[in-house]
Amino acid sequence: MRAIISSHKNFTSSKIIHVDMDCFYASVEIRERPELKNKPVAVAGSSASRGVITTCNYIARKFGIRSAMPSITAKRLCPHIVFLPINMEKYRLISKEIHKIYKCYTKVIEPVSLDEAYLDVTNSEYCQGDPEEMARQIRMKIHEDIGITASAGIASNKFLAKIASDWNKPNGQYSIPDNAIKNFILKLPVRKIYGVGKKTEILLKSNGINTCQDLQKLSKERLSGLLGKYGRTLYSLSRGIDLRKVESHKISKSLSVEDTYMVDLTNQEQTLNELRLLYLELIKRLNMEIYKKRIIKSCYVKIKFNDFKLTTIQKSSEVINYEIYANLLNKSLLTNRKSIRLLGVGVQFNNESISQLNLDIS
Ligand code: TTP
Ligand code: MG
Repeated sequence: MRAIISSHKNFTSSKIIHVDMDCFYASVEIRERPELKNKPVAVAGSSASRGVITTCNYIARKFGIRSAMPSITAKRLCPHIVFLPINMEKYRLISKEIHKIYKCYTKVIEPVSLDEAYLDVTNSEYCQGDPEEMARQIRMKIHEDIGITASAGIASNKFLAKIASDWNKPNGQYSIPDNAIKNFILKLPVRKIYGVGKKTEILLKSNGINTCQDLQKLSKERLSGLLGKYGRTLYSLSRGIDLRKVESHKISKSLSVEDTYMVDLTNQEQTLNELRLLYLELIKRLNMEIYKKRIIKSCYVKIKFNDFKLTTIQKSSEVINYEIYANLLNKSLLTNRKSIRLLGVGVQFNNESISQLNLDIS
């Protein structure tokens, strides 16, 4: 019986579904304001210094509006856009509800963010073991019970499932059965591969590598020579091979909160005020059930200056308090006199031991 189930529709090894909500924060907000359904909507910070868009609906995307764009630019592109404030608490609750739906199909769920998760349904007997039908049902239930739409990708590994969930967005799904991988992967642009950011893309392109087909022509050694350890990963990914498991108990190594400012931070007092706000948000998140028993290894401040130079400064510490972050920030400001575009605060966890956090909310 199980052999028949696991070979459903050419998914001969594993069956992974990647589910990703469509314009998540915006969908949640529009759900509560049906009059906005056919209007361009963006979710952004409320005060002038925090006017960066987190996401926008697909109507707004037609005007060229995107995540991380300053609200002022969005307004220029689409003067009648409706801005709505962020409500993280609400998104967290909805994410929990969505996970209840996933749990009806499998116990092996790896959350990636509030709106994204991998489901390993290899051993699930629902829908006669058909992962495409499971994905359809999951999306239908999310729509009926939660009132927002989701897209899904189905494949035998995480890499392909994630690419597939983006293929028919919004409100769609796409499947890459094992016998379709070979053809699918050839035309895939390198930028679609996880880990290939702007810099790697430029490096690859300058070597005449634009697609996975181009990558396949290079030996493991040549790719390692170009990109170090990641070159070996690319060797496998360009052939559609990804051995990462769906990890339902994945332990995060760090937690951070950051903000990009519409108006650069130029003076120390203003920067320290923003740092405090970020610190308080970090404390709030560290108090969530999943982090309560983690031990902190170090604290760090992340800064992107107005010339886009990125720097991270950290200090080993099992205790977290505002002074540590303020000192780290001041240290960096001594050597850099540029104005600040992005500020972030975070902690790294000690993954060997898990006990009570030492928090100071002064
Ligand atoms: P995404 O899944 O990347 O985007 P999305 O769900 O809004 O849109 P899509 O239909 O393309 O999946 O991110 C999920 C949420 O995370 C998004 O609704 C808002 C938040 N987010 C930010 O706050 N800042 C960002 O830069 C991005 C990309 C997302
Ligand atoms: Mg999404």
